[in-house]
Amino acid sequence: MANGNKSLNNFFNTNKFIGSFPSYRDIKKTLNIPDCCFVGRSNVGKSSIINAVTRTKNLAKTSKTPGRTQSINIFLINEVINLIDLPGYGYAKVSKVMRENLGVLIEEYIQNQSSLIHAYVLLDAKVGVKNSDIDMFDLLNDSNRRFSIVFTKIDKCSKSYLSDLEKSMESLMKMYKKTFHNFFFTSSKKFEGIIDIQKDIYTLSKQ
Ligand SMILES: Nc1nc2c(ncn2[C@@H]2O[C@H](COP(=O)(O)OP(=O)(O)OP(=O)(O)O)[C@@H](O)[C@H]2O)c(=O)[nH]1
Ligand SMILES: [Mg+2]
Repeated sequence: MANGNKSLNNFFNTNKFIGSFPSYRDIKKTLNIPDCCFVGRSNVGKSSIINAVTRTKNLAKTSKTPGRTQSINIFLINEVINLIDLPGYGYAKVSKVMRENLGVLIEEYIQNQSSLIHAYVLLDAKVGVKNSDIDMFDLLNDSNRRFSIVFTKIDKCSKSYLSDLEKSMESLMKMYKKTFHNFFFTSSKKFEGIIDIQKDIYTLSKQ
């Protein structure tokens, strides 16, 4: 339902932008609050889902042009949990140096941020899984990070397509039994499945 749950919306609507960090060493001081991060290929909808979850229009900057988010952006929710908007990976049109720098930034964050309690890996439902996403699952698994898969932009797909997609991803996720948690199906545009992400993050914040 587009309006969602009032208490959850209030919880997430109490938020503040902590900062935008172009290098990992700058963010170490925020370690006393647990983090959950949104990671995925460029343009998959990471910044949009943060806006949908927090019921704000422009908390996280979104763009039609891939490669919009180029630093680690931190949003504190209700003083208890941080939402982390990471740059996208796998975008061919940014320079090789920039791509490598962003890759290092994402990797350093995932490997070293001890307060990171959950990663949401976003996959554009229509595009499906790419090699760079499998590299991300491997990085999370090797770093012992629990993660979920969030299919985005489901407003563009049919129900039967999504059901086949889930079946094929279920079989791939057997390789990640140690760290894989759940699937989510979302549309930030239509507010579908956003309440499920809100509930999941709320539960994480209570751990
Ligand atoms: N149809 C549809 N479009 C969406 C949805 N979510 C995001 N978009 C569009 O996808 C584009 C990219 O969205 P962003 O949220 O900026 O993506 P991002 O993953 O943060 O991108 P980078 O920061 O460049 O890595 C924008 O044009 C959004 O409007 C959705 O649920 N449905
Ligand atoms: Mg972004």
